[in-house]
Amino acid sequence: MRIRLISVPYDSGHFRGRMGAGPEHLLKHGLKDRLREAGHVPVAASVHSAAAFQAENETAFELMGAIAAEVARATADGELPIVLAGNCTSSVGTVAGLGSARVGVVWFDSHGDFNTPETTTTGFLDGMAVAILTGHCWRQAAGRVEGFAPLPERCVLLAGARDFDAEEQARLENSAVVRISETRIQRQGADSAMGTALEALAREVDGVYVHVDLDVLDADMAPANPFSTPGGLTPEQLLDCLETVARHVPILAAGVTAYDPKCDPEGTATDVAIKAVVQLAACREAVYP
Ligand SMILES: [Mn+2]
Repeated sequence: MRIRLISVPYDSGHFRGRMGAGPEHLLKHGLKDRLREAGHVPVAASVHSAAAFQAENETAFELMGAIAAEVARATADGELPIVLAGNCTSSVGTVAGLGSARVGVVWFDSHGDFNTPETTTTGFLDGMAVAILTGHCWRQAAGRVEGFAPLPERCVLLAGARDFDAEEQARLENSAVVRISETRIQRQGADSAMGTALEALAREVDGVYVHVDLDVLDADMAPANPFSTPGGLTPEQLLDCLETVARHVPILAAGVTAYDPKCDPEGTATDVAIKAVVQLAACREAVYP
């Protein structure tokens, strides 16, 4: 099938800085060839800031608007949009581009990304991405992203998260966001760990956006970024999880984010990221040709 690879080469407003180098690195290291070998037609697109001055928050919201437009175009053209982005906040644009209504989210990340400006200890906007998606903060700015409406908490499934700020954890526990720990996935396997939650999600939504922050992986096996923590999913477990998601609910779009090539001198995370994109394309085609 046709896969629109939408590059967003920014991290915190910095063009090609840190994790902003990830999208082009994946494209340069064979992503398109691997998709072609698997029988797909990759179509490359990229999203840029048009502002004269870039600033973390302002640029992030500007990029969300541009991502939304690109995702909407891909969907209208019958392509599967896969967003390669430095930051997890790209997710808000992707969900907006899908139209937000009856869209669920399956979020793989070592972090909860459920902070608000009042609970974050660092101020990093990426740590608020799931909170923005569910309407907990930045409501005015997110509301200006064409097509965006906050998602119900119960339509967000957070998998593999193991690193939370104290107040963030309390907020998550008081929310209806569905959590599946990496230890549960490791003990039970992807299907029995995630199956019931995915069945429930499939009853609520028409399809999902699958978000893969590469730091969901065990940093000892595939170091993705400076925020990686040990003890996460193995590459095989992540690929199994993606296949499990696809068997339960249609994948409407995906994102692969937060990859800083400098943290990955041996290229193991590059390899997993490319396999993840190929897996997402294969799953989508197998279930919804
Ligand atoms: Mn994240």
